[in-house]
Amino acid sequence: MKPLLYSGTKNASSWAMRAWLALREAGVAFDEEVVDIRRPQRFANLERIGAFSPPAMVPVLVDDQMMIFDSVAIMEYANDIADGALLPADRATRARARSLVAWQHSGLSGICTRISFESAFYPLKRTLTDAERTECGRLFDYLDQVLELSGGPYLFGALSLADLMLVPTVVRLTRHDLDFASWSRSQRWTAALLERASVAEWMREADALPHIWFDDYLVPGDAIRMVPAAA
Ligand SMILES: N[C@@H](CCC(=O)N[C@@H](CS)C(=O)NCC(=O)O)C(=O)O
Repeated sequence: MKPLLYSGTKNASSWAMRAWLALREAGVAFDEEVVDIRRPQRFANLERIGAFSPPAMVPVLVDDQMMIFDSVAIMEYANDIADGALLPADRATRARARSLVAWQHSGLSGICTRISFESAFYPLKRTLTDAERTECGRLFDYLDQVLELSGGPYLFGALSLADLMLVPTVVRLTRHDLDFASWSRSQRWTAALLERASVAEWMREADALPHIWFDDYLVPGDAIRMVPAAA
């Protein structure tokens, strides 16, 4: 029997996207059950997940009676199935890749707090605030250095869990009006990621869904200029 991934609504569930991408890129054939995490049905649906997975969140992978919860655990499992192909072979480089995975998992300095994944799919976008641009600088100054060292096209040369972990952040930022002028390596990297068949497949499905609006996307006092969504 194929593993079953309990995934989430595709224009909302950035954590499920990461696990889904890792399984796809590891070449794992899996079935998918999309759990509707939109309000109000999310509460009942996640309670159902909680009946067999203690965090009561998605993603969860069930493989051969074994249940694995949390996106990073599923990504590491996918990497194991692929005999380690999704992490650098060199121990020090692997540790650096895992640092980026951990940085994203522990919040990535708040970049994502008010730029929800859902907002990446809105037809109109607000501009990023100065504070958000400063945070982007912290990320992309570092990623440009990483890419310079590896020579690209991905962060550590070949595609790794570090790249996949950052895909939802890349989606959020490229779909707002982030100016990549100072980060040419990162700009090429984001383009390479977004062109991957796995990412394009998820995004195609996500783009076809009804928008999930959040009232706090626009906050009084922000310097707001609506910019058209990317085509
Ligand atoms: N650390 C978890 C976070 C998962 C997570 O927050 N999933 C969201 C959907 S993208 C969810 O199920 N949230 C349910 C809740 O917050 O109650 C992971 O990486 O899998």
